[in-house]
Amino acid sequence: MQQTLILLKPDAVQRRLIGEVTGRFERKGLRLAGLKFVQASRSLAESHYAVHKGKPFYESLIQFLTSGPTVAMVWEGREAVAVCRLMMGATDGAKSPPGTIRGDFSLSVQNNLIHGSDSPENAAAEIALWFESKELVSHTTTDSKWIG
Ligand code: IDP
Ligand code: MG
Repeated sequence: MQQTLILLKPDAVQRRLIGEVTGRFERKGLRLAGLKFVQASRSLAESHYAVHKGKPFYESLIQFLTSGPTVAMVWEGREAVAVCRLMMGATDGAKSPPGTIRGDFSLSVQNNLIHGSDSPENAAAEIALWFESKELVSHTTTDSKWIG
């Protein structure tokens, strides 16, 4: 079953959107495999966003991700990486369609509420960065036969 890393970034926590956003992934049929509330250190934020090092927004992005607590989650299910990216919408909240998380709740490029892995390979690396393997819980849900 494919897994993806989802972060509810500090703006989502400050704006009390944890339940709203998490509920969408639950109702989609994805299954929760890991969940924690984390104050990201600078080093964790730098590792997570290493691909953006050197870009003009990098320092501001690291400040943002370390500005308050983040909810880190692992969701799993069929095509979980692509499904979560579709549900998130585009990077820029102002250009993200209604119905998506960013389209419904963000007007910003930086403060766009949520991170989702962009490939299964990056998902594996990002999950390993945010979670120890013993923190992930393998289980099935009683409705699994109804979900693709
Ligand atoms: P993504 O989160 O949609 O995958 P990325 O291009 O990977 O977008 O960028 C990572 C994060 O960096 C974005 O979610 C956003 O918070 C921030 N970001 C991206 N581009 C800009 C920018 O041009 N200005 C400010 N922040 C940006
Ligand atoms: Mg990205």
